Order: sequence, then C-alpha cells, then structure tokens
Amino acid sequence: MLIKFKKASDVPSSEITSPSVYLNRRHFLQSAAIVGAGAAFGSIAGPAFAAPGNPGENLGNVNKTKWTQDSLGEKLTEYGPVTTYNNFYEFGTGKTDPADNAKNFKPRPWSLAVDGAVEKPGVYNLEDFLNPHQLEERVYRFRCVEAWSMVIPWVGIPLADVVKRFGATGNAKYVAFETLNDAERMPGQHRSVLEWPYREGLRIDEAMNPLSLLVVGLYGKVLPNQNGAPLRLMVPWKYGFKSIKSIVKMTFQEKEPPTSWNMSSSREYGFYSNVNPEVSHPRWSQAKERRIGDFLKRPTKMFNGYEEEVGQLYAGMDLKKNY
Ligand SMILES: Nc1nc2c(c(=O)[nH]1)N[C@H]1C(S)=C(S)[C@@H](COP(=O)(O)O)O[C@H]1N2
Ligand SMILES: [Mo]
Repeated sequence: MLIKFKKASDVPSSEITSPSVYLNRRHFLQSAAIVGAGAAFGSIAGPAFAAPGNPGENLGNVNKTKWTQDSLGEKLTEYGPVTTYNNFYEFGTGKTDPADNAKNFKPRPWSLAVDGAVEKPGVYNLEDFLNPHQLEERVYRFRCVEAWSMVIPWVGIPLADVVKRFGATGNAKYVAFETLNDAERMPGQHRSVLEWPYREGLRIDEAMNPLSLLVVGLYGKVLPNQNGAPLRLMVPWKYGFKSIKSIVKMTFQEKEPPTSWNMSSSREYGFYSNVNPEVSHPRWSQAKERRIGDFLKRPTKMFNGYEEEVGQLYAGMDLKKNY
C-alpha cells in the first residue's frame, strides 16, 4: 500500500493556528461580544456562546484540559494526514475519498434528535444542542481496527454532560447513535457497502466515562466534513469505527443497540470493540500498529493506553468473548 500524504510544508501557514493564538483571538472576540451585548441590553447574561462556524474556521473559547500533548508525551499527527486519510464510507471506501467527495457537503443547518429514555427528548438545532456546554481541547490517541493510529487534538464537549443535561432515566442502559441517512448529500450511500444509516452505540457507563467526547473540531478548527462534521463521537479506548460521524440521532434505551460493523460481520466486529493487543481480528493481529507518519510499527497498548481510566468498566468480563 502506497500512501502519499500532504507534507506539513504543503499546508499553508494560514491554516495552522497555534492554540495560544486561537485562544487569545477568541478571548478578544468574546470580550467584544460581551461589551456589545451589555451596550445593547444593559446587562451581561454570562459568557457569549460562539456557535461553531464553517468547517476549517477557527474555533474559539476552547478550554484546555489535562489531556494535552505534553501529558500524552507523543507527537501530534499532522493536519494533512488527519484530514486526507479517512474512513467515512458515506463518501466512498478509499482513504482519500472522504476528503474529495465531502467537499460540497453542507453540515449547517443541522438538527439532532435526542429521544428514548430521557426526561427532555426533542429535536435540537446544533447551536442549541451545544449552547450550554463549554468546548474543550483534548489530545487523544486514535486507533483504527485496520492497525493504523494517529494522535489528534480534538475539540468537543463531554458526552457525560450531555447525558446528564437531557436526564437519562433508569431505563437508559445504552445510548444508540445514528449518522445522517441521505444519499443525495452522502453519495457513498448509493452503494450498499454497509446498511445505512451507520449506527453505533455505547453502554451508558461507557458514555458517562470522562473520556467520551462529542467532537465539533480538531486542531482548533471547526470539524472538516471528512472527519464527521458537524458532530461526531470520540471514544479513544475503542477501535475507530465506534467513533460515529455526522450524528443526527441519539437514542437512550434499555436494549443493546445494533451497530453497523457488527451487523455487517459479527464474527469480526463486536459491540465492545475495545482496543486489545491480545485479541486478534480473525484476519490479522492487533498486537502492533502503524502510527501514521512513522516508519516502524509500535506495540498496541491495552485499551489504547487508557486502561487506568476505563479498565474497571469491564471488570469481570471475558474480553475474548466480548470483543
Ligand atoms: N458515519 C460513519 N462514521 C464512521 C465511519 C464511517 O464510515 N461512517 N468510519 C469509522 C472508522 S472505521 C474510523 S477509523 C473513523 C475514522 O475517523 P477519521 O477519518 O476522522 O480519522 O471514523 C469512524 N466513524
Ligand atoms: Mo477504522
């Protein structure tokens, strides 16, 4: 397999904004917005919410977290490969298809249905869905089941905060997610490579784990279409396919939801799909991975290196059976 990446030097420097630059810029814009609102209405109703704009635009008002590049201690994967080497079958099955075929996709306006076992079900537009939450930047490892990996600075909101806000009830044992189902807008859906819409799900305690993130951006920018605009999941201790893109529906339910890759090949892809170097895929080993940009393979870590945070979720479970 020969893959040609855009070199870092091919990305115009205008596309690269260091975190401190975009944080400062946002701070300025936010202050300006508060002054503006105060002048118009004579009151200040808390921090101005900056709705994410168009893909590739700078996001502002992003909090730093403990999940930094320094704390992870691994190099970031460059913006080029992060946005040109993708899996997003709604836009084709080749790695560069999503970047090519999602160019004209319009992720705004966007509505999101929250239903099932919740106190506040409803259909929300993206801005209202995000509005009370504070955006955070988190640098996570990302491991595809195909044995390649990346390190990406995501921007998003904790899924746990969303679950709490909508008031998941006692019957909410699982949360199911669905991607947009619209072949006019997602031309890859004209082919039946998977059963559409793409579906994924988590157990509610997995959704409540502090690592689980609903992502709206990366590298300080609004999420590019090929990475799952405008809203996608990121569960870094699981194989990449659990991190469903372009989400239009979240359903809280009692039963374990069906998931796309499990429906397509249950022998190969289980519901849990936790990264596990000791459990091989039926067609290849998962013991090692190629970090995109590296030449040599590196060993894959249990739960993708997040065992301390998530190991207890699976205490007592047979991880060979629950793959
Ligand atoms: N809706 C949808 N979500 C999806 C996929 C997809 O084909 N459709 N591919 C998954 C797989 S296999 C991976 S590895 C990641 C890739 O995310 P990235 O392109 O942002 O790296 O998205 C996941 N989410
Ligand atoms: Mo993947």
